[in-house]
Amino acid sequence: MSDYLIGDIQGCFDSLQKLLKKVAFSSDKDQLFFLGDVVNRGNKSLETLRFIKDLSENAQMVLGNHDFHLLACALGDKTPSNQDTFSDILNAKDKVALIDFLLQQPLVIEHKNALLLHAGVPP
Ligand SMILES: [Mn+2]
Repeated sequence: MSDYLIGDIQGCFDSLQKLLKKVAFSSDKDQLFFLGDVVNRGNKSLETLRFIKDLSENAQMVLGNHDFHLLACALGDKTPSNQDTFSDILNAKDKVALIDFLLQQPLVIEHKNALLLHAGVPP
């Protein structure tokens, strides 16, 4: 039973899969914590977000600034820039479910003796 804390996947789904293989991640007994910025910059934001959502009980995540930017583009009046790489999510047939999933994610997780979050907390 191991906990794995992973930051800034940034849509790099293939690298994530390689990493999980390397540590022999088992969805039966291990727990993944994603520390924000699961989407954008990389080329597989859609696969990454679906993967985390489908892990359900085996994964938790906090939101990062890139995840917020995606939410603002999906729900607000923000327009993606030409450097953003999450149009696959905005055009996906399960977009509503994926955005709903992101909306339910916290900014902070208390885990054992640690606070898990993206970036930092002012002292
Ligand atoms: Mn960030």
